[in-house]
Amino acid sequence: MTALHATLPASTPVLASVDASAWGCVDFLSDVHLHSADPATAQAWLAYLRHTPADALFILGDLFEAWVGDDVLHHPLGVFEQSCAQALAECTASKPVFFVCGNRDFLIGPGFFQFTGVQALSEPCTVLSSAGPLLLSHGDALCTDDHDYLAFRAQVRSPEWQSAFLSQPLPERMAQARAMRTQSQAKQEAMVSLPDVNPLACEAALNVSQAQTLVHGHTHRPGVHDLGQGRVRRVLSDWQAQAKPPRLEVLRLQGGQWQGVPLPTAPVSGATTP
Ligand SMILES: [Mn+2]
Repeated sequence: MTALHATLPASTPVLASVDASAWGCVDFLSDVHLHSADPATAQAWLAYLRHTPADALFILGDLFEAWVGDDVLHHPLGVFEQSCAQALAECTASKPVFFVCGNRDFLIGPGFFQFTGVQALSEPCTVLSSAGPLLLSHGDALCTDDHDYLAFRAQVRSPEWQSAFLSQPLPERMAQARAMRTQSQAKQEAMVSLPDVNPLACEAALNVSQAQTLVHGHTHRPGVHDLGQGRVRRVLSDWQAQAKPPRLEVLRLQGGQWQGVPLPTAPVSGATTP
């Protein structure tokens, strides 16, 4: 069990396990990929935060398309991130919100958690639930067949890389994030199929945790996979309000029962949003 927030000081707790068994309704979501260039998805997510009946939320990474440092929350260039963080702060005033970082927002750090009241989870993390013990992961670390990506992941999660990156001016970091996004889009378009999780890596992770159910995102392949011996892998959907049909879905656990809950698209104009 490793806490991969290399930038978090000891004063920011990173939870390796959460007891969610007392909550009647718990939502799991990931890969919202919030980005100022996609206001429709952002509006759907803001409406979801306001209206979800869930008692607790578990956000399993890639909430943001990119996160270049917590100082974006106090910079004129960070208006979009600030509005998203404010909505999270309003949500955590009434219910706990937990977060496992993804491969795009792994630089989310103590400033974000302090601003929002969101609680940091380790990668992976175990959760006691009405459906038994769960193992939560973003999912990228389980894609062990993608050796190039795992090497990149190890590099960008190192304290040396992170402090060098964060020492650059914010506009420079934003420009680099845009360039990396363009590169990754080109790479994805060139690939016949995107990497998926490795079954043996999933099995090994479940063995260590002794959970029967693995919940992850990252692969954008929502579904339920029977792993045998009572084990199940549940994959969360990514969010894309302008896809046809829209992909806006949370996985809800209520009284031991799982349900994929599709969400409505929201009007893009902030003035008409309830
Ligand atoms: Mn991801």
